[in-house]
Amino acid sequence: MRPRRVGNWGKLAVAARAALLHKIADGIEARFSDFVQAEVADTGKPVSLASKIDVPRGAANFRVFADLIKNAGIEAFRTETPDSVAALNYCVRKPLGVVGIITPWNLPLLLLTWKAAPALACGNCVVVKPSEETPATATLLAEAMQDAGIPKGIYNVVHGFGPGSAGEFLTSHPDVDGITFTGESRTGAAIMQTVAPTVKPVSFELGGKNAAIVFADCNFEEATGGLSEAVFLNTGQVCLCAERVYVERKIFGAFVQALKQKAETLHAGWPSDERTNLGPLISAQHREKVLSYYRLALEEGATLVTGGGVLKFGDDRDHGFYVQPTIYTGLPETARCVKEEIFGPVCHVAPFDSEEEAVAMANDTKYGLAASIWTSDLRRGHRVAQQMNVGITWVNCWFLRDLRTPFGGAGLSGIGREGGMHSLNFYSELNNICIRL
Ligand code: NAD
Ligand code: 6OD
Repeated sequence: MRPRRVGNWGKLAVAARAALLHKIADGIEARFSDFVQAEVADTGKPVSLASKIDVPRGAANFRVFADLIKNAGIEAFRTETPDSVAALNYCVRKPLGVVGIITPWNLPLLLLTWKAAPALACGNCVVVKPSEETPATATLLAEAMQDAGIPKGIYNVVHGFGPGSAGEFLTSHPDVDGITFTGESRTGAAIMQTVAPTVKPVSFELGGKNAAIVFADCNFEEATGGLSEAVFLNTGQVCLCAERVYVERKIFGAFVQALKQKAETLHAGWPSDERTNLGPLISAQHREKVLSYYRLALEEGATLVTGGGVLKFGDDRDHGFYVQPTIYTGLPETARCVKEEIFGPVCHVAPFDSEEEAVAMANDTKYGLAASIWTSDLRRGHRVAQQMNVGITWVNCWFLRDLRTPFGGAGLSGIGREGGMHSLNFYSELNNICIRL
C-alpha cells in the first residue's frame, strides 16, 4: 500500500486548521473585486452573477467546511458479545493524503473551492487543475492561501489541458491518493480508466439533462420566473439547468408564451455591465456545439418558439460567443435534442396530461442529476419529488443550496455525493477501532 503523505497539515489540531480556512474566506472577501474581475474576464459571465453567486460561494465553501470539521462527531457503537463483556467500536478520521481536484470552466471558483475546502478541512494536501479555459481564480486563490498563512505545499495549482497533459498526469500519478472531478460524463469515463491501475477513490460530478415538471396548479409567476433562471442562468452553462420542461397541457400554451417573453427580455450585453443577465458562451468551440444542436432541433422536427441563432450587436460584442436564448416545442421524446446535454441557453417544452406521464418522461434519461417540480399541491410535490431518479430535486425553487446537503447525481451524472458529511467522508480514510471491554 502507498504510504500516506499526511504531513504537518494533517496533524494540525482541527481547530487551528478550521481557523486558517476562515482566514482564506476572509482573504477572498478582502479581494472580492479582484476575484469577480478575474472570473468575469475568464468566463465572460455577467459581473452581477459572479458577484452574487461565484465569489460569495467561493468564500462560503471555506467557512461551511471549517465549521463542519470542527463540529463533526465520530461514529460509535457499543456491541453486544455472547459472553456479555461487550465491545466498543469507534471510528477515527484520517486524511487521504494528496487529493487531485479537476474542475470545469462554468463556475470555476465555486466548483474548485467546493472540493478544495473540505479536502483541506480533512487535512489533505491538494493539487488542483482548473479548466484550461479559466485558470485565473485558482491562481488568485493561491495568493489568498499564502496571505492566510497556509504552509507551502498544501494548496498546489497545475495548469494545463486534460488528455496527455496536466489532467491525465494528475489522475495517473501514483502519489495522488484520490481524485475528485467535475465535468463532462465522457471525461469522467476516461478518468476512471486512467485511475484504475492505481485504485484511487473517485468522486464524480458530471453532466445532466435535467427535467422540470410544471403542474397547472403552480404559482404561474413563480414558475415562469424560476424556469427562466433554471434555463438561462449563466447562459445555460450550469450542470443543473433545465433543458427539458414538461408542462401540464391545460397551461401549456400560456406557459410557453410567458417563458418566451422572459427569454426575449433578457439583457444580453457586456459582461461588465451590471444590467447584463445573458453573457456569451465560454468559447467559439462551445458556441459551435450549441449552434449544432440549434440546427439539429429543426432537422429533428422542432417548432422554434424563439431564438435559434447567433446574437448580433453591430459592435465589438460580435467577437464574443453570444447565442440567442432559445425555446423549442414539438420534438419527440426520442430526439437527440431531448436526450443529449447541450449546455446552452436552450430548452424543449413538452405537454403532459397526467402525473404518471410527466414522471415517466422526466425519468426517461441516462442522466440523473437534478429535477424541479412546480405545484401548489404540497402532497403532490413530495410524491413526485420522491419518484425522481436524480440526486437533487427542488420543489417550487431551483439551485437553492444548503451546503450541508448531499450533492451529486445518478447514472451518467456521477458517482458518489459531496456536501456536508458526505464531503468529509470522501476526503477522509475512516479507521474503525473495535475494543473488547
Ligand atoms: P470537461 O470534462 O471537458 O473538462 C473538465 C476538466 O477536466 C477540465 O479541467 C479539463 O482540462 C479536464 N480534463 C479533460 N479531459 C481530461 C482527461 N482525460 N483527464 C483528466 N482531466 C481531463 O468539462 P467542461 O467542458 O469543462 O465542463 C462542462 C461539463 O461539466 C458539462 O458536461 C457539465 O454538465 C459538467 N458539470 C457538471 C457539474 C456537476 O456538479 N455535476 C458541475 C459543473 C459542470
Ligand atoms: O452548488 C454546488 O455546490 C455545485 N456543485 C453546483 C454545480 C453546478 C454545476 O454547474
